[in-house]
Amino acid sequence: MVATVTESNLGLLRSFFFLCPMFHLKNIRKTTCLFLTVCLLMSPSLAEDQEFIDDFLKREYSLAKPYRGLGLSSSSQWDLMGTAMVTPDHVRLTPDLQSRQGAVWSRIPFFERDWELKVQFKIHGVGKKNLNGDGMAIWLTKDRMQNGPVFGNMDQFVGLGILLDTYPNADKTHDKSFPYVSLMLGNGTLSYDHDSDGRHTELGGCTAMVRNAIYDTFLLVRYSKNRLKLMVDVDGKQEWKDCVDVTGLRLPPGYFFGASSATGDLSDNHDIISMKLYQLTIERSLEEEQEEEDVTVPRVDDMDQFTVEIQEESMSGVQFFFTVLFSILGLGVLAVVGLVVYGRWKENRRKRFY
Ligand SMILES: *[C@@H]1O[C@H](CO)[C@@H](O)[C@H](O)[C@H]1NC(C)=O
Ligand SMILES: [Ca+2]
Repeated sequence: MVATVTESNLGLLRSFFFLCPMFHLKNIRKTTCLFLTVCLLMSPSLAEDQEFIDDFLKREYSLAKPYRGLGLSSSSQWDLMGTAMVTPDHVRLTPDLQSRQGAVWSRIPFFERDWELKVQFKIHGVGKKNLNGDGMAIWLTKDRMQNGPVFGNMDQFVGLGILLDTYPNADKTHDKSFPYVSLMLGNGTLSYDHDSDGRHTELGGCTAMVRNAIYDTFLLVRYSKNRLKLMVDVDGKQEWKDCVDVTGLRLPPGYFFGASSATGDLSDNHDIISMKLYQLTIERSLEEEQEEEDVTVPRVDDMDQFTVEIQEESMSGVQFFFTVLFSILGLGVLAVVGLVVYGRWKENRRKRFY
């Protein structure tokens, strides 16, 4: 692990030294290079795989302090919606009040192939555990600025949704505990079902203590070569914990980033502190280049990997076979018992007549 981190840091360093001659003023060049070098050495490397040689913050897709003119000026790259409002410290999507909906949406369609999105957020409120709600979501979708029932966005959305569900609607004895972070890929026909907390449409998820946390809470989405990894950092350990890992996930270009939230009977403050988008420079072999396929509807190549949980509703072939078999056997036993009893009864009756 240590070795990989050093390796990738070296990679970053090398590329920055390569860039340095591009600065023209000698002194500025030196200080800048020194500064960048120090920054790089001090920053914990997120790139655990060696193939991530470089990453660059793309400001036009990022939302960070100070949120100057956000949602107001025509030069802003983001729009606000509903109850969302900007303060010096965060963009509050909803306050801790009932029946609110708010969102913030990027204005610029997104075309990067390999990227990483790091979100700092805060969910907090006065309600007791499980008496708060409903949660928030991070989006990369075809449509933007839509109202709807899915954490402040439309249902049957097209694209990626990362759902931070803080209220268990389904049976409380269910195996997963809350808050629950999950990934859903909408294709325009799939519906999110709150009653089951979306368990039939999720591509993966994990429990994460994202509410009233005493630490800063982050999530990280990394997408490259059609592989999507979702990680969380919510317990102040400054390390990413794996949450979802999906391969063969294809996403059409030109979608919009957004974050939204909704409260109902129960509420919370849902705040976005920053959304930082990094472009990843990934090398592809010619073979991999050819494997890339343009899709118009988001999809996962191998959906079978997610069809584990649907069993409880429909019987599998084997279950059906045994159910029928035991039914027939059961009926047979009943018939035999019936015949024996009937035989005895008849015999008794005959005896009485003599
Ligand atoms: C969306 O996905 C579901 C489930 O995989 C599938 O049944 C449906 O046909 C898909 N719709 C589109 C438009 O691809
Ligand atoms: Ca829920």
